[in-house]
Amino acid sequence: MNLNTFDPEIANAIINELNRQRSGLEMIPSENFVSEAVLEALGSIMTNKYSEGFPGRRYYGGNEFTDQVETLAIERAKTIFRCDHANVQPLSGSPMNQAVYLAFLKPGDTILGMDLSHGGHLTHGAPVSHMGKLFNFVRYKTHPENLGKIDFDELTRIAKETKPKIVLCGYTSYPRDYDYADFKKVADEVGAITMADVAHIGGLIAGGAMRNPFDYGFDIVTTTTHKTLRGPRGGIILSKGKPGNPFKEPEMTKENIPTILDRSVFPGLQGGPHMNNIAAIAVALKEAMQPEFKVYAHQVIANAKVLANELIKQGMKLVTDGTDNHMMVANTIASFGIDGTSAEKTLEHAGITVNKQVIPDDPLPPYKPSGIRIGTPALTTRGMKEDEMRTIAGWIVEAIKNHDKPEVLENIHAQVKNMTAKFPLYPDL
Ligand code: DSN
Repeated sequence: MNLNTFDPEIANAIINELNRQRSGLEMIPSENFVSEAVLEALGSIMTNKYSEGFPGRRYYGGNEFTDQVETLAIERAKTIFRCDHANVQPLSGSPMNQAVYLAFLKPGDTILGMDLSHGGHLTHGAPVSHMGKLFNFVRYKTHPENLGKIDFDELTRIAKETKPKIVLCGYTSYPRDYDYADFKKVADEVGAITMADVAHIGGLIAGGAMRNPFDYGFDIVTTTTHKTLRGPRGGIILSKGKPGNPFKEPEMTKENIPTILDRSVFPGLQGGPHMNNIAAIAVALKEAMQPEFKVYAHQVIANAKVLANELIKQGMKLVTDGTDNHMMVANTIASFGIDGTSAEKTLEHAGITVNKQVIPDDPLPPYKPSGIRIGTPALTTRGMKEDEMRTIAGWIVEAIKNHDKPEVLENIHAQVKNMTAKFPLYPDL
């Protein structure tokens, strides 16, 4: 019995969500549209199989074909990110980062990561997270007046003082690129492991549009698979070095990092990997190896730069005054006196989806912060380019300035529908 017949409530919700995605402008920087090939693998019978262990070393029988799938995903990830080892089993970004911390740290050990309001992620030690309670996160910040660059003198001072076991760079709301060599230098001075969480920019690195931390000697790189990388939800842990036998506890040495990581994911943190998801990740990685993906990755950034410049021209203040990647953080309070929560709601009314966002050292609380975060990956996947970005920047500012005028918002929404109709999404669904 098909879904529509058996469970029309769910079927209708899915259709409504499809129509929402088709007719609106999706500008949350962490969202994207997977291909129909990825959807097909994700909805496949691979979901039926238990595969605890790793290719060739499973705890269950019947894994001939899941081994093929996982091996392909691993090999493609290694090729794309130019490293020796990939674990494609983390169920998403949080368990991915947790598996790294739990692999190398004891409770109370120190991690040096980015301040959350300056761009760091919840899994980089938010006090409300279990990791934030278990480990001692210390933080570095950005320079607002220096294009958001990190103050490495300050970072070195903190590192020497606190002796972190891991130096972590990575972000969820930082619109610039990192100087990985500087992080590596600091980590080497204090004998720390270098970890880059490139969840947001994994696809931009894969497409050759942003720096790859492995080119600067990093030990470990983590990335989610569903943001700029444009796959299904999931996480990948990448490292240098060849893995040994995952069933034997290795010594805590840098050479053993791949084996320690594998054991931390399974059996340390997770049980059976989701093989339908890994199949879909493998498909997305194959897509990321095609020449068109490079074009997409560079266009994501070109679109973001045009959007940022247009927003600035029209009076929007952006954190760090622009962007080097796929996102920007707009200070809507300083620009137009409207908080991020109201701006998010206003834009939704106009058919534009963004998310509220804290700005560095935000005086307002996270549920009603000073700004919004805006990104270009999903619109770029739909085929939009610089001209559309200029028009959209105008709509964003017009909507926010007229947040109390429903007729203006309705009018923008109608224009959004006209524009999105020209960039068909999932025409065969
Ligand atoms: N929720 C993701 C984001 O929007 O950046 C990070 O996990």
